[in-house]
Amino acid sequence: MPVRTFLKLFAAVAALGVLAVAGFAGYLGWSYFTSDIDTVGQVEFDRAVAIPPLADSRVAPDGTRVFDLTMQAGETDLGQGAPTPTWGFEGSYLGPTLRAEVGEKVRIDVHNELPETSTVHWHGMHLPAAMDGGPHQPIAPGDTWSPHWRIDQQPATLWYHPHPHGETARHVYRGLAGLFYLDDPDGPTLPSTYGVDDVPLVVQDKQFDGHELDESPGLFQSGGVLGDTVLVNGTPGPYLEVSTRLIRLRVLNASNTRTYHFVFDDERTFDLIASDGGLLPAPTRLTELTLSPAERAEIVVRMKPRERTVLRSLETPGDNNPWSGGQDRLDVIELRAADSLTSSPDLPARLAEPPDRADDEIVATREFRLTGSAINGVDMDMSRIDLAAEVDTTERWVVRNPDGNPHNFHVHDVQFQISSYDGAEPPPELAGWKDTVWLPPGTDAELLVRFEDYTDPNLPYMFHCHVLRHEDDGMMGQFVVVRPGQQPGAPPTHHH
Ligand SMILES: [Cu+2]
Repeated sequence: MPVRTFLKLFAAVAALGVLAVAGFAGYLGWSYFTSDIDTVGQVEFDRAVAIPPLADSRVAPDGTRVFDLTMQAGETDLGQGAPTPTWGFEGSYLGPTLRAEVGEKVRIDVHNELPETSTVHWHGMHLPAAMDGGPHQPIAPGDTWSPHWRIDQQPATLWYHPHPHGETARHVYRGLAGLFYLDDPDGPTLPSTYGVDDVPLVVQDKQFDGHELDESPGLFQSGGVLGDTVLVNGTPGPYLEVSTRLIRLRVLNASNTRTYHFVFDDERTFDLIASDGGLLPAPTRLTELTLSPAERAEIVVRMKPRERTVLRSLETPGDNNPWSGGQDRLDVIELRAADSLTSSPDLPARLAEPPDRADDEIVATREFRLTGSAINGVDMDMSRIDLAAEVDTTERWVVRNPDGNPHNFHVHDVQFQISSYDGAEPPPELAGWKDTVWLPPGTDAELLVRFEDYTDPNLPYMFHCHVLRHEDDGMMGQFVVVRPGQQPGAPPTHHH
């Protein structure tokens, strides 16, 4: 090749390289400054919010309450002009609300009519590892899985969703999620008429590609897809007709990655009465509340006749990463009070005993560093047990997020007490029983975790980030609960 031709070629290649770098930098900057979503004041609120049906159940001769739950594919009107292909339980999207009383034995016959293997995990439930529904309890297409256990924990708002390793984000995003209420007939008097003054709000954000769900996150959205459409109980642009002076809203963040920072548009106060694992010691008056994926909050809102107020999500304190949605502003649902409202009893001053782990003997302190898609530098391995805890002991788990990305941390089987949050006493909203804790960049939390009742040296429970793409990418580990002196064994191997 003549030298001049070579030089021309070299210059052309170099110019292309410079252009590519400049183009990428430009895209990066464009993406950084245009990734914020703002729908405040732009949502029509033209559909009455759907209320998930209460699941039918029957009581077997031995007293066990039995539910049927079929996982199926279908199509759902999500407001996109044409039906959206979705997945659901007992229907095309989300699932019925399961209810059982504390102390009851339950069994759920889970039928998988999906075209692929999945699982169903009972989030927040204290149960044997074999019933947990994590990645070690796969249900093949056409199969039925029938976990059973006795409800033995505080009354609470729990939920259920798939947990197949590496596929959880996709299965949940398509619509597989439902609520599981644990009731206490002897509990304090609270608004409790389902769908009237005790209303579930399952909040999810979706991104659409035409009328189909867009399952592919943007280049820098390491946590997964962030959507500009908020669904409540599967309803886009929802409003809720309120007929009582007090309304109890059981809010579940069933989003894959988005954390909400809830406020009302008129900055009204509300009372937080319960967090993940049950009632708080006392109602806590708030004007704002952060809820990361999988967290639940029960709030009571006071309404006057003919009033309207919009629940919205504003910028999340502590998270200014534009690709995690922390700067987004979203209208969620409008509450519309009727012309006359039925009176409601006042909230009790005391609701439940506070968590009591602080005086426990601590037998082990363990650290969990959440970075990239790993915990303590290692990715999830189905065949590795990361730690063994002894039954009837309490441990201190120190969870750290030194990352630039927000994470959270969920522990199966237990409800923990947060003893320290960001180096201080936990605020009132984190002072009750919790199974998931939000960790914006640079935040630490100390959890007091007690292991009770069920042991199995081979079958692990999970601990993981509930940003589902992080979980799928490996930010998860496995623990077993063993008898005193018992050594951890080996998890089962699965053949797909
Ligand atoms: Cu994470």
